Amino acid sequence: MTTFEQVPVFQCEFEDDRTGLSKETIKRALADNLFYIQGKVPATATPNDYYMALAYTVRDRMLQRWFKTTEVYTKKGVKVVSYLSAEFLLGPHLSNNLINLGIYDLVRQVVEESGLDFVQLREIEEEPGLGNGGLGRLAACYMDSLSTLEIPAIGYGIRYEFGIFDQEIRDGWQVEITDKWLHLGNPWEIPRLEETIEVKFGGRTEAYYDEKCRYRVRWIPDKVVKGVPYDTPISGYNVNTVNTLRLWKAEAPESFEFQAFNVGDYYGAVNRKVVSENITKVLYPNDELMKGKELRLEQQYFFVSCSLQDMIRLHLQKGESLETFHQSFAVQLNDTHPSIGVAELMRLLVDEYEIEWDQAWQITQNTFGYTNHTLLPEALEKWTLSLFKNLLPRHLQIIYEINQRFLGQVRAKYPNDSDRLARLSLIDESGEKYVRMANLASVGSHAINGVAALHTELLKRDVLGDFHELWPEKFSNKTNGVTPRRWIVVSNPLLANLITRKIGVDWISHLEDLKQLEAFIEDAEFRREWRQTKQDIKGYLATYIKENHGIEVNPESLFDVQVKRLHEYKRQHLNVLHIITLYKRIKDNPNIEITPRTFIFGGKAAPGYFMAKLIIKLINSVGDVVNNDPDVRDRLKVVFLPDYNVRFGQRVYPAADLSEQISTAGKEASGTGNMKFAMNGALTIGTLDGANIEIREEVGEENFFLFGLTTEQVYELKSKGYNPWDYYHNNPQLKQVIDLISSGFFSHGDTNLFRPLVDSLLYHDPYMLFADYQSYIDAQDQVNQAYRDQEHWTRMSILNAARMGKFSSDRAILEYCQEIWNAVPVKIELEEYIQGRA
Ligand code: C3B
Repeated sequence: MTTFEQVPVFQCEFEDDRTGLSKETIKRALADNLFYIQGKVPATATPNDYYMALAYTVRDRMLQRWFKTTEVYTKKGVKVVSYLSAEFLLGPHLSNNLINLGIYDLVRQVVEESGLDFVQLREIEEEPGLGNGGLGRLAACYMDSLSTLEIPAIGYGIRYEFGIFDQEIRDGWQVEITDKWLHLGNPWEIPRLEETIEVKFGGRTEAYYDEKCRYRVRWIPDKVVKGVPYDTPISGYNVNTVNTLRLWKAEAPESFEFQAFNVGDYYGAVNRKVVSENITKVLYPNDELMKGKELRLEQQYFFVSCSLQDMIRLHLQKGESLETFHQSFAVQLNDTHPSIGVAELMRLLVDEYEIEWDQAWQITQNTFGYTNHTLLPEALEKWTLSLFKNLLPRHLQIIYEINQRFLGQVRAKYPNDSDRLARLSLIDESGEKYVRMANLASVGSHAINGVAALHTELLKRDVLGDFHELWPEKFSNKTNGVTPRRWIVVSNPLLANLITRKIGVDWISHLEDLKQLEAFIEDAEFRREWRQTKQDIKGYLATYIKENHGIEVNPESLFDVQVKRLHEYKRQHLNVLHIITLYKRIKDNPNIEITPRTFIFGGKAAPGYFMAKLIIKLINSVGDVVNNDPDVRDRLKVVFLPDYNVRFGQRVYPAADLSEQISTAGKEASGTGNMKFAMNGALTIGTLDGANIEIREEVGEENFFLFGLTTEQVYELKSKGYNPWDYYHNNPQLKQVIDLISSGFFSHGDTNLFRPLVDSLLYHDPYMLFADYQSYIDAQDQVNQAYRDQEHWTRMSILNAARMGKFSSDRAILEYCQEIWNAVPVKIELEEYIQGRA
């Protein structure tokens, strides 16, 4: 970050027509940016050029605030939250920044008065898909709340050249296309080349005695890579704070190339450059699956080392000594992906800054907090010792040292308990030896949290049970939240306006205020407006689906939506079993009265996850049959919308009547889509899993469609010996549905296509679809009944939205600030001549 200590060479007052907010000024700025930045005149400008000019015009209006914010953070005594995350799934910037700056309508008008199509320009933006799903999107919501709450914060991550792949559906199957989000340039980022940092890899270590005869270790790496920071401003809503998201790009240092050129190894030099730059090439597209790939550990270490070195530089610039590092920065580990930071901070403090081990350890523990996001065993990160040693030989030594000291404490507290010792150890020695990253994060942090009440309880009981016994005081729950700016104001302006007309505008930054809507529940006119709003939005989605995917859907039908990553535990295939059940009812009695429904799916599967991809194929195959069967008479429609991303989320959450949150109890850590739906007035059909439990508590059980086994019942049934076969044989309806899939009815007679899926259900059913099937169908039948009474449905819809205050990310961030980070708001004041402009 730029230092503000030096006296500026010249002071310059930014004149009004650079960043002012009069219509004329904005118009001029647009034309100027088109000409001077894009180098285009209207005769040659493409829509993208206009989009870029518009984006620069908006960015210019954030710069003063951004500089001011950064300047304040370099002052002594300001504690900065540093959010370390391998993923930030930001979504499009333009609308969000316009809303946060309070200039959306103004800029839209100006653009239109200039003869341009605002909506077209808005849609041109390539969204930065630098994340897989929930975890990455949560990081983005938290950045929004940190700025809105005026908390000094920096997000640190990776500037992937290729983010999450684009998904196409061909013949019903997912096909992955590389995401080229940077191909036309990114107007929102500013590279800070002068703040580049060096990161070492590989090689060996060497012990030596320093001039004071102290034992020391130095690391002699065999590779050095440069980390170049790219900064993106993160505006807060209705405040001056503009925080920074700093993403690192890997580059090869020139010095290495020179050496190689001199010995004539031209190819070797270029190849090393390519290999170095590969580190930040591509986002790993697995969510919740750990694959022990070396490049992934390189990515993690690369961004964590850059970030910690950056923080140390900032801290030292304040004139502080490293002993107080933890008072300058609260560093949050977003899952274990950045947990190598514990060993890296120790290395920096002990090896590079010569701080004694014990003191360094205190600083480290006081600095870090660790958020766990999943209980799935296949997601827990561990690295083989050999891989670790090759890439980070010094860190492995440090981890051994931490472990030895830690296990010493454990031994003292629990003598003769070798099983406990083996479970707590940072090294898994049960077979091939591994470093356990969750253990490293737990030992190296002063606070550990789960992301919903149930999840935290299960963490304390199972995955981190031994750590909880050892240090119960470290554990707390921080139920997730989502930002109402993006997920209501930006995505659902019609509903936002209706709410604001009724209760004023404060709810946007105080979501509990939505409670006031309950006072209007008896107002028939309000209910009518609410219903009409939902209807209008459903109409827009129907038009979009028709125009983009050629499928005609009935906007009057119940919109039943499941959008999220494809995963067996999320049970999209349970939803399909319901669709086939309804289809079967129609086939058996074509005149049966049923509530018309449109089933909307969206979500990406990890490219190597065969079963998830087969579920996508099943959804599309069932859709082909149902959508084209004349007996159905358009009462059921099934659409799988390709390439689900943040932008599409903004379109679909507002249009949903029913939100499908149907994971096996105990598997979904929290969920955040569940919150976005309910905030927009959808009712939930869901299990007692993750944050569903808390949503149901808030909205009232009478406004929530509950089904399925509880976590306890799932455990019990598993331990008794779960046999899906029994459910299949004892439930004729279920049997018919499964038999129909097996018969090849949805696969042009091919009985093999879906066999892996059907066999997995019949013989294993690890996520217990069969156990929950009947209860799910019964709950869906209640949904059908309820939807027929539109007045009652509307009341439930209003109550859902009105009672979602708890699930604002502002609430979540406040809890982190008070209970983990010890961070307080810092008001950013602007000079008078800027105030009221930009
Ligand atoms: C997700 C979990 O699956 C969700 O339940 C949770 O709401 C979010 O994180 C945010 O906490 N998750 C993810 O997207 N990727 C992982 N690797 C682990 C968890």
